[in-house]
Amino acid sequence: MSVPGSKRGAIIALLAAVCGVCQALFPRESPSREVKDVSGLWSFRADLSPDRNRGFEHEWFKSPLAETGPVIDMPVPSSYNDITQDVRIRDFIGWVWYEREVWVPERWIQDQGTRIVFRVGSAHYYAVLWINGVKVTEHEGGHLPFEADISSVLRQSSSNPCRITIAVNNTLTLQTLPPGTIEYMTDRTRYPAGYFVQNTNFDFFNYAGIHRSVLLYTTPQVYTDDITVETSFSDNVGLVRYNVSVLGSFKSSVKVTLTTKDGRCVASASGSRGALKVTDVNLWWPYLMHENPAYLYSMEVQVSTEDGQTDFYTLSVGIRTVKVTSTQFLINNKPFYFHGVNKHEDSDIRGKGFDWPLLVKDLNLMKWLGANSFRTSHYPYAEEVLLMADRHGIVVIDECPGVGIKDIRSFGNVSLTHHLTVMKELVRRDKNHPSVVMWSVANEPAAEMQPAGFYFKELVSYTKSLDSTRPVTYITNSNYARDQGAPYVDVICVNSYFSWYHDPGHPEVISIQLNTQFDNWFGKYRKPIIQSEYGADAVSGLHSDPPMMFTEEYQKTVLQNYHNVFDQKRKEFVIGELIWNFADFMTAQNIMRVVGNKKGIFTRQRQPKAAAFLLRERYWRIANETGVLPTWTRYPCP
Ligand code: GCB
Repeated sequence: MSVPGSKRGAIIALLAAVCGVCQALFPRESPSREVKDVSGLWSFRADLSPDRNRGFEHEWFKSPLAETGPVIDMPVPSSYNDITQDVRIRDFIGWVWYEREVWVPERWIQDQGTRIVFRVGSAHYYAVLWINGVKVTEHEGGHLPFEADISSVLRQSSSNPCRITIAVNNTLTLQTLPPGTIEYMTDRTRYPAGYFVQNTNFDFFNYAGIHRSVLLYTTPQVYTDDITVETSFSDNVGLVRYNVSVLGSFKSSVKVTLTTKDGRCVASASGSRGALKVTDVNLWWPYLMHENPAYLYSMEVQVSTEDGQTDFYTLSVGIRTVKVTSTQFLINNKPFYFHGVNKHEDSDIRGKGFDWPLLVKDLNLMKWLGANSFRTSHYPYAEEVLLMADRHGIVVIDECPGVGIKDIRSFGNVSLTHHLTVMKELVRRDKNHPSVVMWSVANEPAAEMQPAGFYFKELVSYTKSLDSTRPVTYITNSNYARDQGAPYVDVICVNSYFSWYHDPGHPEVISIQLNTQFDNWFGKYRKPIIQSEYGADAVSGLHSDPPMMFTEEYQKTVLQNYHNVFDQKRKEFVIGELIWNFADFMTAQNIMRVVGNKKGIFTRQRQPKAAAFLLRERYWRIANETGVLPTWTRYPCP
């Protein structure tokens, strides 16, 4: 059975050859680098042809998009789904085409010593990129950046402004992450010819399009391609081990300097690998754990060649350690208790499109709540989010898009290979963020299925081989006795919805069921446990006393019952609680959802429900018990 846009099958087969395009370093300006943001208004067309393949057959990338059919304006970054009044665009499956003309500074093109790179923050799910009609790269995966060196294409074609075309396909198959299936409805008494639907096993809308910024940036021909830092400390001396990967020359020298916030150089070294010692170190501490949280040093990497080329790149470095014992999660050797939220990249109109006002508002709400952590459920978030978390000391569990792996055919070799590739891209992008303290390789896979044992053993050990400094987990909701993956993880993360999906309307059973859950998991695995999801839907403004499901009172009651148990178990081996969910979010239409999932403690417009105030009291109380707070943050805060 073909996939909408049959070309897609062939494109995925090519992937192994082109996946070197995933990028590592967040693009930054420096004395040797320039950045030009080409987000904004793009031309757009969805390929509505029956097999979604007309664009490839008619080579829409070869001429301006407006010459091959009608186009509409489409903002980038944004999901395209909620931008128009056209239901066909909202629910579209298959290829859509974006195009924009961009002036590339003439001196970039003239100067042969300049490398010009095109970077897409993310495009969901599969993307192909052409510059002036020449294909330059393609990328699988909807939540991580990709880039291509476009210097030679630009220098060979004389056309400036240059025409950028990006085709994006949101089709999910058994081998994509997340997986899905396309179902063709062939009963002609019920469906029109060619009718198909996209089925998924996850609970959020499959928003699509170019979701993050699109940039052009430059480097010299000899440049820093990647930096890896690993930090530790002993007494008051911090240690930053670094490894700089340089491309473009075998003969280059590397100089590294570390400076404090006020610009004082505290350590320097030469060579592409080395260690920097910092006396009187300021450690990176989480928000609410220390009076001076989130301390970041600046590490300047300078790469020079004999013929006079120099590349500068500055990385923010937080010096901290992470360790897990059988009952504790330690940051800088002190017990850390996660009191935080699960999120989604989701908002009105933009869908999953990155938006600065939304990011800053969400950060402010998390701080107001007294949250010290969040999980990037159920996919990697924009890197801007992690940079913000680094700067504010919010701890992150970084999750890959392994959500909805429920079909046994998604545990095969093709799926595993792709899952490993995604982990590689994710670790490459996020390894230097001090806020990231744990990798989550999946959410609620069918871990009871027999192949899950091998699958997770491979996945977890591969992730550890990429990064030995952080624990690895996946999020489970299956029975402790039948979970095939739990033996391999460092921390058990359990989701449960007592008195919601089980025993609906009966919060009085939560205490006994939650105690049993914790004792079973800890009894079997002797590993610390995070309640990685719990909650209840509440339609904002709906009330009842005594509480009934879907009211704000019921949501509060469920939370209170969970909290009573957490307060007992956090004295033993429970190391965290993450509410499901920070805010209401959109889902596919189905009989379980009323215009989306309403388990948010904030509405989708970020207004608090009653549960937000309950959680705020709780988080600040826990912070006051466990942290060392500066006076201005003591609850109730100003
Ligand atoms: C879960 C899933 C999450 C859902 C949530 C719910 O276990 O991990 O994606 O949205 O439950 O509300 O059902």
